[in-house]
Amino acid sequence: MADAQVAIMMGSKSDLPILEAAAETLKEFGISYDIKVLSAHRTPKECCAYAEAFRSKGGKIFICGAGVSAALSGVVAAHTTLPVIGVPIDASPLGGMDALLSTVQMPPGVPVGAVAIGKPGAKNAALLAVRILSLSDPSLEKKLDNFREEQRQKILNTDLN
Ligand code: RP5
Repeated sequence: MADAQVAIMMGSKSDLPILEAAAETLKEFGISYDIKVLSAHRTPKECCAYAEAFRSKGGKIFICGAGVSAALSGVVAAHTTLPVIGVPIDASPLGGMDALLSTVQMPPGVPVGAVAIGKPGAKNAALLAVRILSLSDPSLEKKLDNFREEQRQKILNTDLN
């Protein structure tokens, strides 16, 4: 999408069911996004070119989801100075621990903000992106306040009797 604020990238189409949670949340907050399959290992040139070009197109934040030896968020972070949020995905017999460590253990100087494995992480990645964007958009701050109140009411209205 032209003029997207957030880029959602994933290493394989098999990651889509997880990253959809990020896309849905961004949609709920009215944030424009571009969603792409580009792999750090399988399409390294295209992946880096996309990461390098996104800021000049008006992009602000990357959400990158990948499984196994998840290099995507780190490689993207190496090719941009925009914030990168990495979502580790459970795609191997290690249950996502491999992707979690690949995502979170970045060397100093190339930051990636790592969130939880799987759908909870994908949703939080989007919410974190909204929080970052809200720094320069007061209407998003209001939406985040409303969202928090909705969550509070949902818990308070839980009747187990
Ligand atoms: C990673 O390898 C992808 O992010 C995906 O999570 C995993 C498996 O990819 P496929 O074999 O399903 O394409 O690069």
